[in-house]
Amino acid sequence: MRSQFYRRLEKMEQAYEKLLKRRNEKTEEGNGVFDRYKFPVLTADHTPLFWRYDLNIESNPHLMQRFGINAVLNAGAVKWNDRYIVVARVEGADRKSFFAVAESPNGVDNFKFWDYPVNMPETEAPDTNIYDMRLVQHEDGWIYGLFCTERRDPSAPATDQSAAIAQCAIARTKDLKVWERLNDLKTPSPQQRNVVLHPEFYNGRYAFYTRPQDKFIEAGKGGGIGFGLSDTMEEATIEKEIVVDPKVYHTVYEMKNGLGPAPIKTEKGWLHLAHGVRNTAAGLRYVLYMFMTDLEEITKVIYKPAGYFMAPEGEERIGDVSNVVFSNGWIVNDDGSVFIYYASSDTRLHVATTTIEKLLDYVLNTAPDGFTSAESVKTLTRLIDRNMSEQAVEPGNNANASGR
Ligand code: M1P
Repeated sequence: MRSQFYRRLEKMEQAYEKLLKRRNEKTEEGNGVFDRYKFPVLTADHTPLFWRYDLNIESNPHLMQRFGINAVLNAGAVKWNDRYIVVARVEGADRKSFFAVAESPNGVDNFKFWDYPVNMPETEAPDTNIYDMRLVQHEDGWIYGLFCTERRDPSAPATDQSAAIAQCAIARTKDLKVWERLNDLKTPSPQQRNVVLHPEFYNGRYAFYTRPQDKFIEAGKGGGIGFGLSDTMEEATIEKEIVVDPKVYHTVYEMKNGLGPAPIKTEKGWLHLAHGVRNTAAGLRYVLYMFMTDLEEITKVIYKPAGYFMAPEGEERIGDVSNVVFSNGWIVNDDGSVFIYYASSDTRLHVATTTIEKLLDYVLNTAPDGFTSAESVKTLTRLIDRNMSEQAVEPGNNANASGR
């Protein structure tokens, strides 16, 4: 019995070490905008064995798993002391999510969880479930983590055990270890999810991107990505909420949308990554899309390519909630490279890499949505015309569009 225990433990440890050290590599064919990678950067199997197993032979002679981890997904991200840090949503077998920090030297592999998960303090109204942290290094000097806190709807009858209320919870830290919990954000909307703090003061106030919603799942009257200002973070309150990026009929964000990570400041404007949700016969489909807002007038959308930037592909399409890609973290390096952390189907975390230059090219030079089939055909025809024209024909290139 004892030898069996230690043999199995040794095998598990070897497999775990191999998984953590596995080199990741770009997949062959990118789309020119970003590169995907062969392996996810974090999965449930990346969580330490000492989280999942009691490693004491006396109390766990069968070396049974004692704490199941179901998934590792939607992670906030920050570059910290030259390390790529993600604050991942870790979901247990009991369906509860919590936050855990993992770090990597290069951002694409070798991610390792810190020994303990985040010990997030609570407010007077305890959270039933917490998830999807947006990390922001604000110019006030704090690192803020805004996340969703979910509690059972107190007005729901006992027969309804799924009615919940989602709100924006706020915590801040200086070291990613000790977190100070602040009061939940107050807004005019019944519920909130996907709330993001803008990294700079706006007219001397804290600026928030919101996602108002009437019900727990449906956005309802909550018409898109909202925006509001608060004087303080300690008692964060938005009196007036406006919609800056609405949901629109027959688009990839017809059902709902929500901002991903905090926007990136560029010379051309603020770059935003968001998720859009549409309905299908097979259920909701979550994709990522991008847009840009004006540098000064930060609520004014100045560029917005049509359709999605990234949609689930291959194995990404399958998981606990299939047909989903979701992102709430990205990291910009000094050399202009951008690491986008995205989760697939609420199950695992991936990275895609690109650069500010490429993202600007994508956002500025991809045609906007024309909202009808006829407009899409016009956009496509303009591209074909350009490719068919003499200028597009490279000398000696037989593979040009016209086939000449
Ligand atoms: O299941 C897909 C996503 O659903 C929610 O996002 P939204 O509020 O936009 O519908 C979140 O629960 C998110 O965590 C999840 O990935």
